[in-house]
Amino acid sequence: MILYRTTDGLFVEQDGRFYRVFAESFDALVVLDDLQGFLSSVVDKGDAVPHLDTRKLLTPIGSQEVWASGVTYYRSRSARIEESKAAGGGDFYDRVYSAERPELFFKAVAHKVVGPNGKVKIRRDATWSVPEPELTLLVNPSAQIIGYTIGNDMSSRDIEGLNPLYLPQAKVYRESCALGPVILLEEEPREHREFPIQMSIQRGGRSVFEGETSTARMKRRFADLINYLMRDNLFPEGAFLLTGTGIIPPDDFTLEPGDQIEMETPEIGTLKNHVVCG
Ligand code: DO4
Ligand code: MG
Repeated sequence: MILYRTTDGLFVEQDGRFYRVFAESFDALVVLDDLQGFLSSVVDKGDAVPHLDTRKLLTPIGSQEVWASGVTYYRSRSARIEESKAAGGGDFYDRVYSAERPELFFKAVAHKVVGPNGKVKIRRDATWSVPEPELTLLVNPSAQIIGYTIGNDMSSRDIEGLNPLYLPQAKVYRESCALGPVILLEEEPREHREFPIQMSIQRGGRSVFEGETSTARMKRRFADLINYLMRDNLFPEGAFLLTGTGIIPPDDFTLEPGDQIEMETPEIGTLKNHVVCG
């Protein structure tokens, strides 16, 4: 089942048909003990709507905090070591890649998150910026994965590379995170699933980067990341957790205003965003 948040309300899609979900809010769904049961009852009533206008899609978020994971793929470990050469090479990235405790960081409050077709930002004071396509988990307050979407962890590699203590400035600024286009709902409790992920970047009508990976290449399990996220923390409305990037453009690549980013995972769809500066 797929969950859509639109300007006309919430909808689920099952077998190519769309059903209106009468719930108070996105948050009200996330906190349900039996979300699947509730949505199945919506579908069973059989009142399908004739059409869903996907131009009306909103960011699929309520008031959840958005967190992110780092260095969960070997590709990310190598890129971090490279970008932090000026600061001494950063063996801490190698250490976090192999440590039991993952790198987790706060990424965004909900109102700063961009949705499908929205504008993501590169920082005015950055010279080396990239998008990071990351499979993203939606977890409920009881730490169960209830859905998946695509997240863009926009990052300023020059700022991050100068000093790891600058990581929050490289990662956390307005419109530095995009989510969408929809939520693929999990049907049964599972610790891990494999998703292929692709990213392409268009500039002036031509492709300037294409890459792909799969969550099968991740060093860590979703369940381990969630376990650490939940330690000594509470998420009364649930939370989103980006699971790290395994796609990083070559070191001579930086985003430019006007670029168009597309991130795709077959079951979830394509998250498209335009790049602006500052
Ligand atoms: O350690 C820096 C952050 C890495 C990151 O965001 C990622 O691997 O996706
Ligand atoms: Mg990232």
